[in-house]
Amino acid sequence: MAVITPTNKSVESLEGLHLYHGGISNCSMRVRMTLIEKGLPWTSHHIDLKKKENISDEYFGINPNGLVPTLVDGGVVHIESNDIIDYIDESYPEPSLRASDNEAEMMEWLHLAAAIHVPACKPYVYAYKIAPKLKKTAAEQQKYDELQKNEELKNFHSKHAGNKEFSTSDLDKAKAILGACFAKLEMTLDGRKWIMGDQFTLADISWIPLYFVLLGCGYPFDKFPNITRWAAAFEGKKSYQEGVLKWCPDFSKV
Ligand SMILES: N[C@@H](CCC(=O)N[C@@H](CS)C(=O)NCC(=O)O)C(=O)O
Repeated sequence: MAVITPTNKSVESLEGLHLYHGGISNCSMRVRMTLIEKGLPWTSHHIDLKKKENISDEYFGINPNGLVPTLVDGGVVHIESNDIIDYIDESYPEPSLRASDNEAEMMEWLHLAAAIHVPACKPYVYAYKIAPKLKKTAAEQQKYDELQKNEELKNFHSKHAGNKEFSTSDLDKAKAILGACFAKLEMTLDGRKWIMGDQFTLADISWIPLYFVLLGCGYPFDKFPNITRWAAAFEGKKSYQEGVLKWCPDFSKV
């Protein structure tokens, strides 16, 4: 559970569920989907990443990495999307999004999604789609350097700062990681409707946004028939329609 003490004390007096999130952010999509699956009311605080609304003293005081999403529940601040969806499912148990017979395997999928975010998803999405849209002005870069204390994120953002582009070796590494993960997902989905079998769980919620944004970046999912079938199954879900598409109708047009 990733609970933090905010330096922006204003959020500690918030009542109910408040989500700081980005429309185009795959990590935010996970949390929106989970809240919708649970039928929970929540207050939206939209952070426009293209307008660099995350790069502010106010927001870094809520999320020390300057990342979305952040969930504030009754004044308690939760960061890290995969931890947040696990927290929501534990705290608001109905309907359960937990694999009843194999929670350990379900949690492995959440941990895997978290682990590949910076080495694989972020470089792929930035290089093939979003880096030009998220380019910082000199003033924004200066503010970012001043606020950001996380070395991994500083290093990641330095790779596309100014006119720099991701190196071939960074991208090859990202592609190798994604290739291995989606081959595993393809195998897992063989003969299963959802990742954990008949039950729609947090594992699906963790991976649906990755599929959605990577598809929008041109990732070749057509070679994965089980993943394609799984995608057709979640397209009709209310949580996908309202948690993903309502905020980002088409990632290829971001
Ligand atoms: N591990 C974090 C990653 C969050 C993250 O990287 N969020 C992205 C959007 S998906 C973001 O805020 N990007 C802005 C930035 O990198 O400055 C989580 O799962 O919540």
